[in-house]
Amino acid sequence: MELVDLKSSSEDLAEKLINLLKDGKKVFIQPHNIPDPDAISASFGVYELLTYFGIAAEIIYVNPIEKANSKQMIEMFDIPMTLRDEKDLIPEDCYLVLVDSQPGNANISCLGDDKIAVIDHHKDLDGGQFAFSDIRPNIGACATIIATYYCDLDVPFSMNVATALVYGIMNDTNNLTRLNNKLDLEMFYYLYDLANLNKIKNIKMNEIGRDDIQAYAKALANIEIYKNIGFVHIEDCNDSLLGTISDMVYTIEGVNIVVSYARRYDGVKLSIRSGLDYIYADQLVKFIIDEKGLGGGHNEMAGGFIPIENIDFIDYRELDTYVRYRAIAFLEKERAER
Ligand SMILES: [Mn+2]
Repeated sequence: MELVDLKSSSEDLAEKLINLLKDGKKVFIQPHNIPDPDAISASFGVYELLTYFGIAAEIIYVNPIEKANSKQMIEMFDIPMTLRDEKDLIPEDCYLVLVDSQPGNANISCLGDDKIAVIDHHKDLDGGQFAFSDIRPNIGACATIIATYYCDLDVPFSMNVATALVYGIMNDTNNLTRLNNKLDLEMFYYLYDLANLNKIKNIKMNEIGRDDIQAYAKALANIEIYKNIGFVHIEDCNDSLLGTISDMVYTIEGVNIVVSYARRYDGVKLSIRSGLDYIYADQLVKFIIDEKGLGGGHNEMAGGFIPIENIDFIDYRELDTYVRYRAIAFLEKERAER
């Protein structure tokens, strides 16, 4: 794939964001639920950027952080983040900056209903008018977008923010292989010089939590591969781990489509990967879910959820059949339409 030379076009956007937030009251920064390293680093980057301009800010998030590397980032960089109940909306006179998500996406319980600024790299859901909007689906990591703000506004990066953003970019671009533009690379190389590589090495050495080992073992035992599609059904698996397991299956020889799913007490969680340029992961997950729930994401990776009340499957076997049937039907449909 040829990388598009996408020069930063955010110059006035960064300025616009600061000017908007400057005259408000407090600013809340919210990443998507169960924040991953990209969402955490981007939130942290926005937090320090606002602090630089003297704007009072607080990072809030919904649903506890699950993955060992995400937890370690928060500890290592001393990131002030507060877990908040999804019903506990922010006060009316405050701004909410959504990071690595947008209203209406399956991955967020938005904690505000007015005065919303959106900074995201998921597909544009056309969710209405926001006070500020910078949605760039062709960018590999939200961390990249935040890094451009610092460059455009001439704000120095602290070593912790630079390091966190480097790791965020690595994580969301699958170590710089899930890319379709040069901006991620440009920001990566720029930040690389400013980052503490020992810290990155340390986080990378702690990506799998000890509690996760059993889930990996089960996943490896349960993989079924049909030609180029890998299916994995795991029980007792948290959301982040499901994504990591998808990434692992994605590296198996000959597999270029991954459909992982976990049945939980409240429904079925899905995680998709696609390495085929005519199969979009977000479209595939939406097709599998088929109005029964919500799904979305990017061309190459996506996720979704079917709530328990919309599931009429009786046992695991039926769920397995349903997921395989929908996935294969979508692939055949897309292949026929090529
Ligand atoms: Mn992201």
